[in-house]
Amino acid sequence: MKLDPTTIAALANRLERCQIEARDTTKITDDHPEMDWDDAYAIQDEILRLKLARGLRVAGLKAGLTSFAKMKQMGVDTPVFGFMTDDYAVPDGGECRIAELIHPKVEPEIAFVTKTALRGPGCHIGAVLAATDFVLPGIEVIDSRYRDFKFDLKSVIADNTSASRFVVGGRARPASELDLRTIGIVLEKNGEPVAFGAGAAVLGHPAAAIAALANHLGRRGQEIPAGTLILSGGITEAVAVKAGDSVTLKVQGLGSTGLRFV
Ligand code: OOG
Ligand code: MG
Repeated sequence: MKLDPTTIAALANRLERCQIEARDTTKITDDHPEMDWDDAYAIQDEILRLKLARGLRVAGLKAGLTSFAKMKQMGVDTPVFGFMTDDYAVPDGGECRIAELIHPKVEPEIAFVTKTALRGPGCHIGAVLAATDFVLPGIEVIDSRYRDFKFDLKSVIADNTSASRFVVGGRARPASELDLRTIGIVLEKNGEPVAFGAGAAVLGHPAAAIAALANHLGRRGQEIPAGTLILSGGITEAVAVKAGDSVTLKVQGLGSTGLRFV
């Protein structure tokens, strides 16, 4: 760790205020180029602490930057991990208020729900599939607190990996019934297909993103508990949205989920 607890708390507070007030900020590595990975996750942990203190609950976990399309779009090369709180959940087919966000984008993802705990190190796709209760379509709404979505890995980790809203829905099915590598997805905006892909875009197999999360948590003495909803990461580039847009994700064999921006 390179940053002291006071600086970590101040940076967490700055990012949390930006989220609450829907305004952007410069990336924090501009002011603290010396910060390391532990500092970045410590700032994210402090944001979680602030949210829990406001009465929010953890609704799920996420992996991000798990596809080549996303890594290329954001100019980075390693997956990142974050959390979602219950105020991020949009009901299937529900509304998401643009005024509460800075510059939202949507991502098509495969969501996993665990039935048993997963603990790394050494977690792999087989262990993830054995621990998965079901998978279902999920759309993540990301909203980086950084100006123009410009960040480096440490800054985006500190910013809880741009997490802001999510919706899951469609048909929940056991992963054993599907080949998650070849499963096709279509993301539609206002009825027009805007992004397409297959599950293998995410680290070769979306379950690999869940294994990477378990291994990341394992290094920090934590695990993925049973009954956890996890977003495995955007399969395609993220797509910008504005008020009036309606977004639907169709996943082969899993039906669809969607939301409207108002
Ligand atoms: C970081 C979050 C990326 C994903 O699914 O790849 C992410 C960002 O691009 O702002 O959630
Ligand atoms: Mg995502």
